[in-house]
Amino acid sequence: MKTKGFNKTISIYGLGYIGLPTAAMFASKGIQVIGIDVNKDIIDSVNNASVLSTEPGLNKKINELISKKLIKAFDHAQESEVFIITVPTPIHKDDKNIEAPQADISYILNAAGEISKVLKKGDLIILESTSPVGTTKKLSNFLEQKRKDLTFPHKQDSDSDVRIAYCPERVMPGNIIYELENNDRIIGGLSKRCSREAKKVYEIFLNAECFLTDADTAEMAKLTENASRDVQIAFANELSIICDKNGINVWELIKLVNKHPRVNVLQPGPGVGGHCIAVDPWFIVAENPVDSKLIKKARQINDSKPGWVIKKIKDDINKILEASSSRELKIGFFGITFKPNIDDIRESPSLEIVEYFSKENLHKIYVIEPNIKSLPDSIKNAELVDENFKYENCDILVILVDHDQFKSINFKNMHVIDTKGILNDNDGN
Ligand code: SAJ
Repeated sequence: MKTKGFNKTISIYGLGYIGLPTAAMFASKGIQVIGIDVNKDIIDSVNNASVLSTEPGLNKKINELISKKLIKAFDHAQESEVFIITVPTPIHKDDKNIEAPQADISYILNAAGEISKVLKKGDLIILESTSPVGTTKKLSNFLEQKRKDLTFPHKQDSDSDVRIAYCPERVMPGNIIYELENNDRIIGGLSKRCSREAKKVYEIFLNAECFLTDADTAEMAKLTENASRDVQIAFANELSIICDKNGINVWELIKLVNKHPRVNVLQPGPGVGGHCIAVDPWFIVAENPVDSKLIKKARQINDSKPGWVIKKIKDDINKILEASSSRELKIGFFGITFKPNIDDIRESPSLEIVEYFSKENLHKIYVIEPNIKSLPDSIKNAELVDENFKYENCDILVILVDHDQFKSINFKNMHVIDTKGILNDNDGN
């Protein structure tokens, strides 16, 4: 079953949490997909049809398509007509403490370097990685330097040999398969023709609309989506600190104010994690240091929330120690992932909090985390415990992630610090 009128091969650079499901989407429509990655384990898992992702619904779907030879993986470029880049764009780690960390687009340029080796007239390149404004033009410029025999569209050349467009991914981990098919897409071509051709590619599997614009606007749209969420979460986090000082239950407060037809306050927590919302707003700040005051402040508020939670736990520890002869307490931490019901600990504020107490090594630390099999190396003096653990024997319990499994626990008469408001929804409390 080949999709009508589309007889092209699609190469996907970067077989991570976006690349793999995207490959599955095209392959399920009969398109031949080539996956390229620098990680040998990923290439092997694809070629052996043994992909083990935690994304619901992905493993069965993708492993079946691989078995039908519709997806093959390589570590180097293969000739194709369409190239989609889905590699990470982290922030330069060393920049973490300077005014605004810069985006690291080296993975994009490495992928482009590979693509340049097999690029030919008529090919289309689509960049999906979250990128600072201007990156798609840089990519086109970079390729022009490598391939002087071809023309590129960054000079608004609608007749260029190669077409290039920016089309950000917008899917939510945990619901990727559904959202890939059903979320509207923004497509920003370097020329109108580039946009139109990229649109044809997404129409192969999309059950939603494509909105065409220019590349700069599409890049800024992706950054705006995540910065907007970051600012709203910062508002909720600031509110939670104000309420804590004033003895007001912030969860009840938010429920009440959200009854207003034009108010929708998000939920506070121990901070903002993950590789998107905790990172992408910096791409705006780095390029616009004077004008992005609110976006920067929101990042700082969310980044400082784990520190506030740590202080709160330490205050409670001191209160308990003052009233007891014991010097070592038992502390149980519920969750270390960056959000509920996943196993991803990247940039996790919960992990940062547990790391702090494990490094301090003054108390017995227990971690209740049903989504991981072993603790990361950064947590040394702690024990990962399962559902049989007698957490009621702990002196302090800290809820850091609202995993579904935690919502039915009866915490009655226990000393609980709840950073996610699950006690509020729990009848036992
Ligand atoms: N969080 C809160 N309070 C909330 C909502 C979230 O504290 O009310 C925290 C979460 O616990 C987590 C962090 O924010 O630590 C980010 O989680 P998230 O669920 O908001 O978002 P991500 O990072 O999983 O995915 C986001 C999504 N962007 C938006 O919703 C605007 C997704 O659509 C993007 O595709 C993804 O970033 C990405 O790849 O950029």
